[in-house]
Amino acid sequence: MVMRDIAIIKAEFVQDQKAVSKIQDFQDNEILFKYCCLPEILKYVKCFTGPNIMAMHTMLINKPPDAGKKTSRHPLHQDLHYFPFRPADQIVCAWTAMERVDRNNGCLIVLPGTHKGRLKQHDYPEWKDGVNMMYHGVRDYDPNHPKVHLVMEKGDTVFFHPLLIHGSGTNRTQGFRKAISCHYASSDCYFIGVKGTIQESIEKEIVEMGRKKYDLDKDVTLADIWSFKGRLVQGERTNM
Ligand SMILES: O=C(O)CCC(=O)C(=O)O
Repeated sequence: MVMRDIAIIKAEFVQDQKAVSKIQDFQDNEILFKYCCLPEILKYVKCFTGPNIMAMHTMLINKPPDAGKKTSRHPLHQDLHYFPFRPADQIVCAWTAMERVDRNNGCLIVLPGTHKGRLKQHDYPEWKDGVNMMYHGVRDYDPNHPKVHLVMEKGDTVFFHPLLIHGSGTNRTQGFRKAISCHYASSDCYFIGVKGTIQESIEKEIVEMGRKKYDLDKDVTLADIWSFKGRLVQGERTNM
């Protein structure tokens, strides 16, 4: 799935490659998927997931130079907001810098310790120049909570919990800030229904997008979509 930056689409009038901010769901791309299978990554992932490892969510992130509207920012959020599977402690994200990332090109920003809290309500932030599709922000977090900017060199990888509140800053350079990431989960995890929970609105949004783009049936659930996307990378597909 190719995602584009909202401000660049508006400025350019044509959907050209300058607007491409992300390629998501590359689990069927032989070359990109090699990242998810790297032994040097899985060595750490299995400390969280155990031996049965699924790649659930894959992203090649290409944060474009900001068009002056600050839309290249990624609002603070918890990744679990998007996931209808549990337990959270058996899910982990690996995020690898493909070049040096720092405050100039919009490095990751994390709120240490927040992974010990609960999943919070998320909404689209009220940014005056708009916000990219699916970039929900966490509501009601402590704005005085210490923040850490993760300055990373090319190839550095950070592993983080799906409840950790994180986001990324504006890309104030002329280059595209590139990173690759995979969210892994133990295949022993289980799917949950999200109707009537704080995740209901994201289910509606994702299912609606799936209906428009891929003509999915209206009864498809968020769990169906994630079950379809998940790929085993090591061990056995026991449950998910
Ligand atoms: O790479 C970034 O800028 C942030 C990515 C991120 O947090 C996400 O896609 O969930």
